[in-house]
Amino acid sequence: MRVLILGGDGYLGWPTAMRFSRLGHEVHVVDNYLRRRAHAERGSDSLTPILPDLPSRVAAWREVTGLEIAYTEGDLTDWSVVERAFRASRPEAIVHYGEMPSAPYSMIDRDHAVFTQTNNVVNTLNVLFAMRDLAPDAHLVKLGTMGEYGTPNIDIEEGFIEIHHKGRSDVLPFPKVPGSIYHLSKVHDSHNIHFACRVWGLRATDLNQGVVYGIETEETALDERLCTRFDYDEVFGTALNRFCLQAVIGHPLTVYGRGGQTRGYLNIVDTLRCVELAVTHPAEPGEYRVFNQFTEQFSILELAELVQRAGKEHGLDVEVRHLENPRVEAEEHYYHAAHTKLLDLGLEPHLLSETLLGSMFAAIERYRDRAIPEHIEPRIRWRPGAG
Ligand code: NAD
Ligand code: USQ
Repeated sequence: MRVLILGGDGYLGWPTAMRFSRLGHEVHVVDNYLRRRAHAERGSDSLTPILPDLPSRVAAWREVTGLEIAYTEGDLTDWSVVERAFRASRPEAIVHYGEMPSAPYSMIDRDHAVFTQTNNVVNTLNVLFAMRDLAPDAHLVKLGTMGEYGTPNIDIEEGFIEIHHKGRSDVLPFPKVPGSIYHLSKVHDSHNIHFACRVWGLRATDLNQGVVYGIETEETALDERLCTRFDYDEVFGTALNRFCLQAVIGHPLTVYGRGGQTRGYLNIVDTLRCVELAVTHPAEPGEYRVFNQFTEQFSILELAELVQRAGKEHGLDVEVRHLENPRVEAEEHYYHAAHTKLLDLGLEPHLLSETLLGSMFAAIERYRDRAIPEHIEPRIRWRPGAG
């Protein structure tokens, strides 16, 4: 299949590109290095020493496997870039990771908030118009987020809920109460994609993904030059990746508030498999599907205690510290989210275990000298005037 991967230089995009290439698909990636520039802006960097750009990554991939990955370096908010990438790749499937993914980044100030929503909403609109006009039979697999739903006091369904109201009933999009300007951008995307399916007959799968952890996939393990980025800073590092790095370098684990915040989590290896399952089982024309993409749910405190226990096994003395929560979020809440649709398609989850954490510690250990501890403590505040 011809697969266009947007955001193909990112944490998830690059391993996905290699995976699809290795599975025999014709892969074309697009990226404008926004993520790399955002790190440069703040003085942070990936723990893993990723190659400097797509040309060098693609050349390393060719050298290691003999396989080709085509690429376009450019900004998806620029229509001419999107049009060029669609004409060059003639996609049958589009995997869209290409957005600003950080909630804290979107809460820094007005500029970062406006940038996040503009970047994410405009590039997805460009993709939808490119599909309408250049690839109407293609299937969009779009990375959304579990954070679109927020933490309602009822069970979260997979995208839609049957509502009975004043004697009538309908199946409608599940209510969305997101917790950051970034998460809101994903809600706006979801509405736009749903609209394009209803009105233009496009086919799309919105993958409402939980928090991803992990450092290695089958392909990144083939050669050090193929590694993907791994971030632990307050802006781009996600909870479990941060905790693992903190455990290795002897920094207390940064639990925000009481630590009762519960989220869905999954291994990066399962992200790749879920995306593959979505691509190989496409939505019907006019269909907008939503899959909740995570394998297990944990509270932040449970994660911290798991890392502490695994650390002990690994000879690490791990302290858990509760910090004043920089975010505005419920620290104790009900959380029960459906996630059966990907399992029904054949997903076999790689669940979190102390052994897995041990292998993450070992991988992090290799690059521990590259860690910049000053970027760990949270400074960005959700409340106005608190920064
Ligand atoms: P990432 O920042 O590493 O990857 C996104 C890539 O898109 C980056 O390489 C960036 O340079 C590129 N990009 C952004 N805007 C672009 C633009 N205008 N033009 C071209 N390229 C652009 O982030 P990630 O962690 O790999 O996440 C990928 C996607 O998955 C994001 O959409 C994110 O919201 C979503 N997601 C991630 C997680 C997670 O835990 N990592 C969880 C749920 C959802
Ligand atoms: N948290 C801590 N300590 C930390 C980091 C985070 O207690 O050091 C807490 C946060 O307060 C939050 C939870 O952990 O309650 C998750 O935070 P996170 O930074 O791991 O994840 P989040 O900001 O939600 O964003 C990440 C990705 C984003 C994706 C989202 C999926 O960056 O792209 O959309 O996970 S989800 O959380 O399901 O919305």
